[in-house]
Amino acid sequence: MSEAPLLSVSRRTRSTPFTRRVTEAGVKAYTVYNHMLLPTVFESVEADYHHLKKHVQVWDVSCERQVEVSGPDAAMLIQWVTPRNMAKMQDDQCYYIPMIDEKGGMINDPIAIKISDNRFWVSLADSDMLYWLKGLAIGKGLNVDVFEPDVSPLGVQGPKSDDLMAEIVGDDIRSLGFFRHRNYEINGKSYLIARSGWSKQGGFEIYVDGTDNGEPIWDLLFEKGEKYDVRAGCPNGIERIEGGLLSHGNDMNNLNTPLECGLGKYCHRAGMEICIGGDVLLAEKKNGSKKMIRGITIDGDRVPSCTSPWLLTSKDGKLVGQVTSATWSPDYNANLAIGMVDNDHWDHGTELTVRTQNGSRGATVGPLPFDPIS
Ligand code: THG
Repeated sequence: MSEAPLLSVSRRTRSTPFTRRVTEAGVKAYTVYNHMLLPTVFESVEADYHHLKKHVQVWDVSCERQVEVSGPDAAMLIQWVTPRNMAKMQDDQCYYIPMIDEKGGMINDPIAIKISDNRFWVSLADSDMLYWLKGLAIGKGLNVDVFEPDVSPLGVQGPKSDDLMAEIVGDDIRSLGFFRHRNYEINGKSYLIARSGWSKQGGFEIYVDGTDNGEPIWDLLFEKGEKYDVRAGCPNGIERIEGGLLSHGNDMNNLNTPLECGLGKYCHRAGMEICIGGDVLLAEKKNGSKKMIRGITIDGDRVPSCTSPWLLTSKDGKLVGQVTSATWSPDYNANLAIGMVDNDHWDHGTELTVRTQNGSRGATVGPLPFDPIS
């Protein structure tokens, strides 16, 4: 096999407040996300996975860029772009929100962070929502300011993340609820910290305000984390598939509705009646979805990585869907995949054939998230 190509780094592939530390920690590969560097491998994807599930890692997820929406019409703008009902959101809450266009297609799946009635951060997945939100605000003449603040999320993920964070900000953080946020002091400055993150191992995200504050916070986490075997890590390709966390641009895009993505629990009537594209979702709810995201298990030994979609066919040779992410899972001792399957073949237990770049294999449709390891 030929060696993987290198990534040419420049000003366009934006560095982060932590890039120097990430380099020193031995990052082996990057991807680009929101035009910014996102580490993908430190030791190896599999070694990183085992460590993440046992200890605690510090993740440079600065690329989850914030769009700040502030001003008297902030809440109106946010509700306009998501089918999730934002009416009852509290000042200390984070909401996972599908963002859809006028055709009901997923254009992003960020976390919205409510700071006050007039101020939100939208913590983005990989697409240029700053311009969408700015354009809508200008076009509708809303009284809001929409901009990218100098705020970079730093993840602390893994089963020992409560212990490490308590060393830094005190035991109060242990009582912080899932998808809730509070402000805590680090190095004499106050930061918003939420219990959230793109893993199922538990953890926090520190919204590091001010590029210059990045390295001192990174260093403090490693100093206090020594006894917890802290390491630099990153969103892990195996762990996130096991956990059923969707990746926008991989598992779904603007050709998929949130209902097809299994995000129906974040689509509420009150939101769909107001938001852009909500009429499309209301019609889909009435008429039924044509396809749906599923967990798919693939027969045989370790699958290669799925760099472009693998077609799914039925036993009689009909094209019925595609797999968009796949991995060998050491803990499940199986190949796990995420894909979209047409409604006539989406029942759990349906047996299909999947065409990988290295040949065809048997595949079975199942739930997402996957059933827990038995
Ligand atoms: N943290 C922050 N910003 C982000 C991400 C993050 N922006 C991009 C990307 N991740 C957005 N995508 C997701 C996908 C899933 C979740 C969070 C962000 C997630 N989901 C929970 C789950 O599926 O179990 C449930 C969320 C809920 O019920 O509200 O955590 O990671 N800052």
